[in-house]
Amino acid sequence: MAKTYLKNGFHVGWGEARYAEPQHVRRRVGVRCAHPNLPGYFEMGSKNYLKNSLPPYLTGRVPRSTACAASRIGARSAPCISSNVPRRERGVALITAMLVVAIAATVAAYVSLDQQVWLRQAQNLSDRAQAEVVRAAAEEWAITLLDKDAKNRTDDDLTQNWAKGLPPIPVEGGQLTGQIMDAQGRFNINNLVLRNSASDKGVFRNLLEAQSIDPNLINAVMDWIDPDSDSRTPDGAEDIDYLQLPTPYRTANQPMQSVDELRLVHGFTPAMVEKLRPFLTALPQATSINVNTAPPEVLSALFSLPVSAIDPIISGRPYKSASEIATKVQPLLGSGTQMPQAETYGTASSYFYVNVDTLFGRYRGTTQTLIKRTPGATSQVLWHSRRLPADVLAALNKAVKKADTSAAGKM
Ligand SMILES: [Ca+2]
Repeated sequence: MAKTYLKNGFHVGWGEARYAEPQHVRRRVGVRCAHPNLPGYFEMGSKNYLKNSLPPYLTGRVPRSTACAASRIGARSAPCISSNVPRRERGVALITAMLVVAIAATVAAYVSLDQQVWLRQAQNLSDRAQAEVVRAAAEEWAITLLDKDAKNRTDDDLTQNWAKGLPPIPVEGGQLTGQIMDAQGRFNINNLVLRNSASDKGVFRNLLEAQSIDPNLINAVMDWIDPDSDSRTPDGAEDIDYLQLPTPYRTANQPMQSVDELRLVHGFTPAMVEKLRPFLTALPQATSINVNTAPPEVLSALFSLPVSAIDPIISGRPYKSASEIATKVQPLLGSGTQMPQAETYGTASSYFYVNVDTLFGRYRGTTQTLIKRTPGATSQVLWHSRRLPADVLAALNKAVKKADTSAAGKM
């Protein structure tokens, strides 16, 4: 049995490291670890040990690790210095460490995400730049093709090279598809004011009626284009009408720049514009409809014939002159129906749309360009604008039509 004694609150023993020391001593000395078999062992029962017998590993005579080894060789109740930290403080240290790790992980994840976004943006910019270069090249291709075609003939039809389109062509890092369309295969909405003929008004009224749209809305379109501020009746609209809208705006009082502008005109909805879009165009000068390239719906509106009666006209393509068209169409017209004025239709075109689809990486671009061809001169690009890809546009139109139908059903 080892010798033990208790003095001044100390429970000190040989062979056993059990002891009890007051809190103030623990704080002052900060050491509870020693063993009789180790050099530098001391008894804490002495009143003077704080002054004269500081533990050797505190004075540098015994390594701290050696002192702490006491607990490993039998002094079970003699803890190491590290275990001298209160349990509450150890918990705080653990939570602090976990917080530091969490913050470091969050920062690392944020930095990684930021870099990924930056890389994606850089890649998108690169893809877009490549698409722009290819688009410009496609426009040059279209101009060359149209100019070459104009040198060989004066009429235009869908059997000529420009109408065959550009099949999907792989280019470095992407793909290109191009198509040229005759802008004069549609009714030029600016004719209503630029030429202001009865035939042009008749064609537009026929187009509206064919799409179940009030034909009197022609007055709102003409008011939008004409330079004055006098409203036509019925259904005309000028500044005074548009300025009373929740979001007020003024009429253009000039030719339309694109068919999209029709959405702003009084009485027209997006769904109505989408119905009319395949049959309309907006060109800067009055133009004739090219019978060789117009779809059946436009020919039906042009000659005031049902779509079912258009087949003989289409089968007679290509026509070489307006008189040839008249010879073909006149017998098809009923009694009392006149041929439209001669300037309303023709066989040649000066305006063409060039649609270019590009695919580079994740970037899909669809661009429409309006080209004016002038005989004896190089064709000019009048404007080009970005469009939604055809499949996206079709899905959007479908959604608009569905919303329009459901809104009509609730009324
Ligand atoms: Ca006006």
